[in-house]
Amino acid sequence: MRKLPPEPSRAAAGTSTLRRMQPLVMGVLNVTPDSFSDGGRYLDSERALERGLEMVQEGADVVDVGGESSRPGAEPVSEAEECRRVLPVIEALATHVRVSVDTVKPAVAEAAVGAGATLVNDISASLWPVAASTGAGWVAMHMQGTPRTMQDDPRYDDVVGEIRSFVLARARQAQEAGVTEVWVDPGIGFGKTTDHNLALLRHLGELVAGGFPVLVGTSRKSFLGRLSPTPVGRMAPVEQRLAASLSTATWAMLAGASMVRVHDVAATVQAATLVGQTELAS
Ligand code: HH2
Repeated sequence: MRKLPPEPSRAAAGTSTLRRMQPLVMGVLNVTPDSFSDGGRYLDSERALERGLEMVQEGADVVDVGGESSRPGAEPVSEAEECRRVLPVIEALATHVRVSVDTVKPAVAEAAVGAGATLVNDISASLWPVAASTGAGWVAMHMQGTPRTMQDDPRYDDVVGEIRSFVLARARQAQEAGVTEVWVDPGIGFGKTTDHNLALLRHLGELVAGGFPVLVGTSRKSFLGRLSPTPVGRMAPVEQRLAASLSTATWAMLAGASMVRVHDVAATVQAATLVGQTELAS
């Protein structure tokens, strides 16, 4: 596998006031055949590493490596297959940038930390014991249901309040178990209608006020396709969702999100830099 000299990430280099105030950018790297946006593109470890290193060059603070798609209707993969997909990529990338592993399986999370990942990105919000025992950071994301069924008929009485209570309770539980770095994420698109997603973005400040750093992932998600139709009135395809992805990432950062999870790293780093500058000006 090709090796490049280590590049300091903005997070690692970040001691200036500007860098401390600037939201972080997490680049998405799916080593899967079926992810909704980049599925099949980086299934080969060599290509995945190339894309990971490209994201480092583009300024990603964290690269999030996943080996199982969580798109609506996705089929689960075995532990062994998920490890086979992600471990070589994590190992090769971890000397260049902070790596997170996007998994819901305790054994995969543990193996990924062994390979160099330092953050467990957990869409099931249940893996804090792994983070506690390995010393890794942990992201608690909210999801209603499972990827296979989550978009069937999602319902809430109070979407913002319920999700806030859920993730904050999990975050406190993790802290009590000894996890020192805990993130919360409202789980945009995971068992949510377009209106639910918009309400969560509109009221993101309420989650930020909970006191844990907030991660938000809107990048290229289908509600953005529905909300930004093409000139002929069709839902914008995945590759035409940059403007909507960037606007919602910027919205989230201005509302206090400390990190955004994105496919389009270079453009989002520019937006994050701009947000950092406006924070300094105020
Ligand atoms: N979204 C996806 C996957 N993991 N993790 C967090 N913390 N927050 C998110 O919003 C989030 C996530 C879905 O996006 P993607 O990885 O691009 O697609 P797929 O699940 O099809 O692999």
